[in-house]
Amino acid sequence: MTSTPTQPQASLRHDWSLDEIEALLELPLMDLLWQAQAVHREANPGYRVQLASLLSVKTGGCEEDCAYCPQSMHHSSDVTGRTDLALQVEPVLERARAAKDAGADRFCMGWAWREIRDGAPFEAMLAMVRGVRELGLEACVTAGMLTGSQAQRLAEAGLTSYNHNLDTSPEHYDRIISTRTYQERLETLQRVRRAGISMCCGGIIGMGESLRDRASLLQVLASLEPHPESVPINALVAVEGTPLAAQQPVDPLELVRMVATARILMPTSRVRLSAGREQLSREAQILCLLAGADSIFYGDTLLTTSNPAAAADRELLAAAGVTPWQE
Ligand code: SAM
Ligand code: DTB
Ligand code: SF4
Repeated sequence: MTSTPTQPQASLRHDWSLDEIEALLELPLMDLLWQAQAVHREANPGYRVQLASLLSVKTGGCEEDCAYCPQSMHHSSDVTGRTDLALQVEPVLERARAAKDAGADRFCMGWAWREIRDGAPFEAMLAMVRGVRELGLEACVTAGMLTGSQAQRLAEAGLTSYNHNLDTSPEHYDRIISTRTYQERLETLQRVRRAGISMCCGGIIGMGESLRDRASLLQVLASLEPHPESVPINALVAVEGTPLAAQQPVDPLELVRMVATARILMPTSRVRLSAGREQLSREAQILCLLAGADSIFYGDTLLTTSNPAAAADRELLAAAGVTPWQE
């Protein structure tokens, strides 16, 4: 299994100030791209891009009230009629096999839960993780908060990575979620780390936050020691029925700036160009790859919303002259 080439951890900084980060985000675009590219090229000289496929195993009905999320039971967004695969190991592994055959290197599974509960669905989750690993794929789970012993069991099942996003700055957070604190998110992340599972943690732009908020989110991420191995950068997908449905789409160059700054702050982390790619032109996506994104979600659905078709993404990577990790 391939991984991002490493740089000596000692050279990585965890003490970036808010002003320094905001100044990076505000650099003239050409200067920002130049700096980000210098860092990216050293860490990933081949500009290789990891293809990660997503599957929503348990969709909708979530107790949390995340304002962006179509799966919250507090919103009128309609995610009914989706299959609930929470107890069905084989159909999930079937999807993982198909993702591998299509060229994915990582398989990410989502549960719309506030937290993982013990019992049959958790046993099925462990079996899914074991099965995905047996296929030779990296396995990532995102399922809300977890306990130390659940993290331990996921590690024993071979889980590569656990996704739990901070989503936004500590300052903006209360405007987005009221049912779970920032501190609780950080504690979940610590449990993941302690169990020896790699950390996937990032956020979303386009939720009405200021530039300072973006800098503040990046500061929290970069202050984690070690840096999260994986940092998804999402652009809000404004879904009908969610409180953020009327948000204006972010300027694609804002996403380029966020990716570039994440790359500079966290040189060896995998920076994932995540939700929101459907709103981006081919050229904007290529700018994100140039700025330091080294992974995309691959396959025509994210969790509940759509994503570019796999064939279009293969063309995108070919046009950019970059190679998926697996090849
Ligand atoms: N319930 C789990 C949790 O919150 O950790 C896992 C699933 S949750 C859908 C995973 C992540 O997807 C969220 O943290 C958020 O960053 C991202 N996400 C959800 N809805 C989104 C949207 N409409 N636009 C962009 N990103 C979104
Ligand atoms: C992440 O940061 N983005 C992905 C993955 N981690 C799980 C999910 C995006 C979801 C977008 C909205 C949806 O499809 O429901
Ligand atoms: Fe959506 Fe996850 Fe928030 Fe639940 S916890 S509403 S699934 S983002």
